[in-house]
Amino acid sequence: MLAVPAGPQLSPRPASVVADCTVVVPTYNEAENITQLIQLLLADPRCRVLVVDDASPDGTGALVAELARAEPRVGLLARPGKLGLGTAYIAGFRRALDEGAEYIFEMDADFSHDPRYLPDLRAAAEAGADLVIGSRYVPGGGTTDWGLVRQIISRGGNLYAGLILALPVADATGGFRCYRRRVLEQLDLAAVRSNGYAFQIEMAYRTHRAGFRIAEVPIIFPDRRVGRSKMSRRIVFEALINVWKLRFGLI
Ligand SMILES: Nc1nc2c(ncn2[C@@H]2O[C@H](COP(=O)(O)OP(=O)(O)O)[C@@H](O)[C@H]2O)c(=O)[nH]1
Ligand SMILES: [Mg+2]
Repeated sequence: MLAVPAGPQLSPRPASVVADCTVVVPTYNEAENITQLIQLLLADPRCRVLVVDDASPDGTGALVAELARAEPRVGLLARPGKLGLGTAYIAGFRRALDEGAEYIFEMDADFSHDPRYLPDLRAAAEAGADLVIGSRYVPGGGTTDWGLVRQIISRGGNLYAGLILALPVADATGGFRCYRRRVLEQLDLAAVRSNGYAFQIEMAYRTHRAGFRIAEVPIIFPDRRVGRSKMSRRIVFEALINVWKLRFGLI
């Protein structure tokens, strides 16, 4: 019989939790939201947070830098100016891949994307989806507090993109997502051209065309709690045009 070693070896080891998920959060003037959001995300020991800040004049970057000094699961990618959402995500995805993340999430900082849905997105990815979209336009999903114009732009944009691209996704402009690592490794991220809402459409289209499985889980999307939207006509126009460019293989 083997002798049982005495001493500390016998005490149970704390289960070490691997942080296998990185949540990429692009920010521009989100100082009123970002600290609370990061705290909520860190409650899951499997999560790291990577904020991609475009030199927000309201000091969002400095707040995150301070949190990052105290907590190794918080990262800051500070860019020199407002370079747009699409390039912010791409930079964040590359960093998350470098850090070894298996599940790479993206979400807005303004609480339109509620962190309570993260486990639902993750569960769908664990069940086999390569890309999971938090969706306003599947049963159980929806928006609250939106004016008619914004509802029409969002609904109409999704119908437009879905029809032209034959994309089997109800909410292709949604930016609350979970990518499996293999998707972002395989797609040519340097080829992605869109920078606003069209970025989400382009990524969904490229993911679908590469043969990956896309799933949608319902989310309720309220309007931002505080701060201002950065939506602009230019962003909507880019989406209208880029859908056709994607359709004809021009981008
Ligand atoms: N890094 C970076 N983040 C941005 C930029 N534009 C918007 N964001 C962030 O992207 C998210 C979505 O933007 P938001 O203004 O809420 O768009 P809306 O929900 O369509 O009104 C928020 O977290 C913003 O702070 C940008 O140019 N660069
Ligand atoms: Mg928003």
